[in-house]
Amino acid sequence: MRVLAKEMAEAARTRGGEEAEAAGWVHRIRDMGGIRFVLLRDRSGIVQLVLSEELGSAGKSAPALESVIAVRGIPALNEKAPGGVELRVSSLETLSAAAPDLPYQVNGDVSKTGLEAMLDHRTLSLRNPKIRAIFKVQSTIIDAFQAYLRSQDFTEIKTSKITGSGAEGGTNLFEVEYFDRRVYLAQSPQLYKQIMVAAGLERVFEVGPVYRAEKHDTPRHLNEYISMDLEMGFIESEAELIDLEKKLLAAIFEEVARRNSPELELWNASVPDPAAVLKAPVVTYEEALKIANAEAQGSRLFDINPEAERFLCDWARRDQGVDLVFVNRFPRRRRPFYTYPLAASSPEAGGAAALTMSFDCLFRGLEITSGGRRQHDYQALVESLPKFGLKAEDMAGYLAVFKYGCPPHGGFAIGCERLTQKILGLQNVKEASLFPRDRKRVEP
Ligand code: AMO
Repeated sequence: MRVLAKEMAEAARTRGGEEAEAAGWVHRIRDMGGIRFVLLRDRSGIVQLVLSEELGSAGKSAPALESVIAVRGIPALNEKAPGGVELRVSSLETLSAAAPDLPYQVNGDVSKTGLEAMLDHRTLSLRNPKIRAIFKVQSTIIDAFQAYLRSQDFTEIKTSKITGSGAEGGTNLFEVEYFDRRVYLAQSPQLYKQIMVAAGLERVFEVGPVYRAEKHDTPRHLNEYISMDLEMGFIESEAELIDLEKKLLAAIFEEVARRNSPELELWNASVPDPAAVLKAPVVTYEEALKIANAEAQGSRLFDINPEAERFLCDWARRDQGVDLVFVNRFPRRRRPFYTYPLAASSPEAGGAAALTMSFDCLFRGLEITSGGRRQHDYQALVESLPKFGLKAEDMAGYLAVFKYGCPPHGGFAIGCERLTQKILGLQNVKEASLFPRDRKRVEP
């Protein structure tokens, strides 16, 4: 029976000298005269193999680094071996030999290889435990997102990524030839999640790819990313969404801390304290600008741009003791057409015109979420479209959702790669994508 690397010590303790099988990749080889030590890597970790003198000297038993091998031997405790155990090998089979011309050393610190080389040889970079750790953390993030929302009576949906029109106001769309017409790759499941609220599910979420034809090449942009979306009916303002996101993020952080401590350790990273997340500050857009400018020791920031996001997070960390800050009540001009306006007469608006019931969440210097309440009134929507340069006839599909009764509702979306990036302290969001797409890269 195959024993995983992480189970080998237990096998040595309990199986009383019985043979065990192991299989995986040749991570490292150390020659000590007749004896050869091989570190074998499998999905669970690394275990030391000791190749006997006879095996060590036989040419066929010296597989190249990264070859896939299967071995049999006796597990034995040894304090000096990594993990305190080794497998004393009596037979070895090469299942698939690796060519000797590895483009870089998989067993080194691959993150220092450079992003392009890492992405060019993705199969190899992903073999490195530190790189693979990124995607183990990401898997927990997605799982915890889904589990928390299910616990709150949300239903998971999967919607089409091919659309007849843009969901975010018509810019940054990838066009696709679709039989004899032109369609687009979905920029977000915005329309569909709203449809599902109107269709009576009330609370829905989706985790799926979305596409943005943004030309810039920055450490925070991907042209395809995983959007973790939710939408819920019967809310009054963005405050309920912020409250939900705090609980959701606290649940995600808790789960990452619980399941991924080895992965966090590899990156020397930690998640915020879930209790502090629940108390994260919420500041209005106007207040946020003042805070950012005070941090910048000037008044040069006129927008919550990437620099302001970093200043706001510095402030939240220093003054509020948490790596997270919510900014709400964005001006209308900064939000998509579907955002619900805050009535100028309302006490929250404080007399200011053209604000919205919307918010962003900033985490460790980066926007990870946008959301808000939506305009659900058919007439109000139709009237607002021209202000955003949109025509009612182009938006017929969207408008139809609101024609036959739609509850007040809202939602938000978290960028999965950005959240992963910031949890682990990665320099570039592309590192948090298995197969990132940018202006130049569409392979592998
Ligand atoms: P928005 O366009 O702000 O909002 O996107 C939501 C979140 O998605 C992430 N994100 C990106 N991640 C990587 N590369 C990109 N190019 C990129 N663009 C966005 C960010 C961002 O906060 N429909 C609304 C959400 C809603 O209101 O429900 C939307 O898509 O983390």
